[in-house]
Amino acid sequence: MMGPHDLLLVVDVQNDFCPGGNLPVADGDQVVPVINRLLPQFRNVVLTQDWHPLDHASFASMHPGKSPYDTIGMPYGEQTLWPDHCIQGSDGAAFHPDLETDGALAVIRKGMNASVDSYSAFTENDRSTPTGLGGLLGALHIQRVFLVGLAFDFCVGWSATDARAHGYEAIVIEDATRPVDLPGTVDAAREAFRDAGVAVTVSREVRGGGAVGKGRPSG
Ligand code: VGL
Ligand code: ZN
Repeated sequence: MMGPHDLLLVVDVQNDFCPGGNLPVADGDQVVPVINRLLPQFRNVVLTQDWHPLDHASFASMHPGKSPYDTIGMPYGEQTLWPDHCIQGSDGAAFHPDLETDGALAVIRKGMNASVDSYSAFTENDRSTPTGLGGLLGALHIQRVFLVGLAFDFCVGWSATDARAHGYEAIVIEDATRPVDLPGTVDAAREAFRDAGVAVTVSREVRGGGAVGKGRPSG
């Protein structure tokens, strides 16, 4: 069992990121049983939900001549364009039906501003607009954030490095994530984790109740 200052952040385990969805991540649905086995270890669980309006600026369909996975310059910097996905209220935006959501203490929705994307669960891609998660974690006296879900190289990765920027220990449970895996994005995420001090572990270590991340005994 994790302690009162530990949080499991379950990022974007939604139908559109699973096989058959609009922005499918290879084997995205396979994170669900792994996450369901981790949930009982945590008294603090927060879910995030990518929750876009129909006319979201991250959709390639909003930019004539552009295709999904192209990039475009936004006022806040470079933005990857995506297939239309996670439209508010759609089946694609719903959590995977097998994900156990009942014990979560909050659901943070993000990407609701039509002109700004939000990969991180803490701060939108303009790097200034907060989602509210930081305030919630502060009020809960969280010190350590474990991250799972979709996708490793986008929303999980940005949330993990932002958790460090907010002063938390951050630990990605890698077998409970899957990447979108565009050219270079997985390596970039791993490099960002090294630079920011994000630890990476596997679910077996967490469920075993052993120490993880910094301070883990060797040998
Ligand atoms: C995500 C791309 C676009 C994610 C969300 O959850 O990783 N990726 N929107
Ligand atoms: Zn999105």
